[in-house]
Amino acid sequence: MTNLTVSYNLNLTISSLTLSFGAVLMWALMLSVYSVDLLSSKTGQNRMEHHTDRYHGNELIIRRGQTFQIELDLSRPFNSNTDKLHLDLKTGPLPMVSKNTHVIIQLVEELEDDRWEAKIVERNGNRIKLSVNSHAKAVIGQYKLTVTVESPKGESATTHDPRKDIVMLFNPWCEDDTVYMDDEEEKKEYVLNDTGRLYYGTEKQIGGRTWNYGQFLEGMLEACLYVLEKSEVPPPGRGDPVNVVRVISAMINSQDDNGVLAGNWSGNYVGGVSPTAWNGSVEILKKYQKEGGLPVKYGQCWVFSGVTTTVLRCLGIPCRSVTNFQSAHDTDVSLTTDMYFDENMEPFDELNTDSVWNFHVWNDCWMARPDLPPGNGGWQALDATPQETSQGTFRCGPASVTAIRTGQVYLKYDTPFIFAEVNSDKIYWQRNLDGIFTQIQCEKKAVGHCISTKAVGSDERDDITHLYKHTEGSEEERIAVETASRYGTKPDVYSTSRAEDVSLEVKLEGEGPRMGADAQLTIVMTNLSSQARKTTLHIQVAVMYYTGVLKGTVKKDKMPVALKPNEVKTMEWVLPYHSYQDQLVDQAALMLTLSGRVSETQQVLATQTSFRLRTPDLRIEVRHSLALTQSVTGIQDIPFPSFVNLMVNKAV
Ligand SMILES: *[C@@H]1O[C@H](CO)[C@@H](O)[C@H](O)[C@H]1NC(C)=O
Ligand SMILES: *[C@@H]1O[C@H](CO)[C@@H](O)[C@H](O)[C@H]1NC(C)=O
Ligand SMILES: *[C@@H]1O[C@H](CO)[C@@H](O)[C@H](O)[C@H]1NC(C)=O
Ligand SMILES: CC(=O)N[C@H]1CO[C@H](CO)[C@@H](O)[C@@H]1O
Repeated sequence: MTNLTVSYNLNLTISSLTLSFGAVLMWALMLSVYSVDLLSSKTGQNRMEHHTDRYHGNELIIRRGQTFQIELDLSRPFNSNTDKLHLDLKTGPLPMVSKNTHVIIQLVEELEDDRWEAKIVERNGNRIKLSVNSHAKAVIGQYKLTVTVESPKGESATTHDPRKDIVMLFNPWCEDDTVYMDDEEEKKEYVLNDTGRLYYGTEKQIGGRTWNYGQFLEGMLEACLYVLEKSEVPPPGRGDPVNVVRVISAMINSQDDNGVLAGNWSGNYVGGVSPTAWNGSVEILKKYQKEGGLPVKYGQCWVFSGVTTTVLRCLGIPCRSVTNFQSAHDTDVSLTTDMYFDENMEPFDELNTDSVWNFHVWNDCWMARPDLPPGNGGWQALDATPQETSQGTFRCGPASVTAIRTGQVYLKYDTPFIFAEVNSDKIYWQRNLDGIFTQIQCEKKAVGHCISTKAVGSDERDDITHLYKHTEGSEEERIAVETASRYGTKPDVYSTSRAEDVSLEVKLEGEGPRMGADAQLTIVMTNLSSQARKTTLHIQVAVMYYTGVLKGTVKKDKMPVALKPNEVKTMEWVLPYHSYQDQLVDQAALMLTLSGRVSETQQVLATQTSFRLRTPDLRIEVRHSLALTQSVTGIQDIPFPSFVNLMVNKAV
């Protein structure tokens, strides 16, 4: 495809003296591209605006969903009335328009968001400057650019310089990108900071060490793209961050796929580097690429995590390394950490496969989860240390941290495993004389302490345990544990509930709450019994981006409720305007979470409702109830989460 034009140009420039007068005339009318300037210098407008100025080298490194500029040097001035121009961008070995790996960019008068389009923004003799817009869901990676021009005679000319690759990255600065993160300081930390702290040790003696992520150093972008290319994910899948991080979690360990790091916990590290000797990701990733994809020896959890942070920050996905102390390893998806003893209280070694590690390091990465119910966007746990296989491969996550906190372990990916790491109960079982095990003790606070990460903008340790679990021992935390265990392999562990006779529902009055006013919600509780029932409802309201990412909690409340026999109780609950007005973001919705436990029966009540605030110029459409209610072995249906969405669509 390249040679086609090059031959034109060479003929014309080198041997133009020998051309006939007629040929010269033809040439004057014809339009061709002499050169393409990607304006890719480190300190130029493109790389400054795209926050890619710190990457080494002088390639055009840009982020998707944002415009960039290029300049074309043509054989004569461009005539918008009669000449045509388009760009082709191709990525991967088999670029296809239908797979978004070949994009054709047409010239338009005005650029629109969320489209691949180009516009002429400057003309200067034979030079034109284009402003090019990319799609916020574009496939990331390396693209080759081709420019095609066409004049009235129909001649078409293309130039292509293979040295001029364009690298497209995820864009946390772009609201339409699912990795969008609004806080500037957080983006500086989780995307742009190239050093950090990793925590280790025990919860009583937490140690920290500096880790060199080095994502901007020479050769690192190439090394990180190499990891992506070695993975099984074909280029069309490289537009979806959920997919990309899942694949990266598999690629960082060497199991199955000759990934980056070989794990070794033996204490004998002959023939490799001891996991404690590494101080950063740079040497590891470069060595992996240099040796053509041979796993680097050796890693343990903090090394797997550090390298994962490097790769994701480099590709533009906000990411941090996270350490959990007293980290459980649940081998049988029971969502409990089980310790077995025989009749004499001697440990049953062959059954005791679950373990509690002093510490374990994994990652949080930030993105919306359009594949999950609203409210589950934001931090997603991802674990690259090879522990258990997921769908046949050693990988783990991304699991919504919100889903982990609330025990919604049925939401993908691998949420049960990470839930167990931070919040499983340690259950002690003893074998009776008849061979059957009975539960003799349940330690509820043994697992998941001091979950730590480097603070934003300082070298302090930030304790983020509250993101992963409600306060230890609180009713909300117990509800999460019991909700989760119903989806595990031992659902009867907590079958404490004696009856399931109270139901809980949220109703929105009329067309729903209006922007700028107090939001009034109606909570309806119904008994189904002929006895009195008492409970305390925990009420929490959070602001949520339209992407399903929770921005923050705006109100927490508790409401005692007493139900008379056979009563249907309708309660009004008001969210005052002042409590949420400062928190509202563009197209925001609110997420209401209710939970509680009935005192008499121990029945768990839980429901979530998300709603938008009406504004006058919007049309409202009521979409109903995505019921995720599931029934598990002999226990009641869990009404959690059931959603009533009030979706507001812009009238077109
Ligand atoms: C760990 O490294 C030692 C020394 O090279 C080697 O003998 C052992 O097999 C390794 N273990 C694993 C699990 O690779
Ligand atoms: C990390 O280790 C390398 C050698 O392995 C060394 O050159 C470098 O100075 C170390 N960096 C830090 C920050 O300790
Ligand atoms: C990274 O974070 C540390 C601690 O907050 C800070 O000192 C350093 O300047 C940051 N580096 C960059 C490049 O932002
Ligand atoms: C008002 C009322 O009686 N509500 C319910 C209470 O429980 C009974 C028995 O289950 C139901 O039939 C009622 O509808």
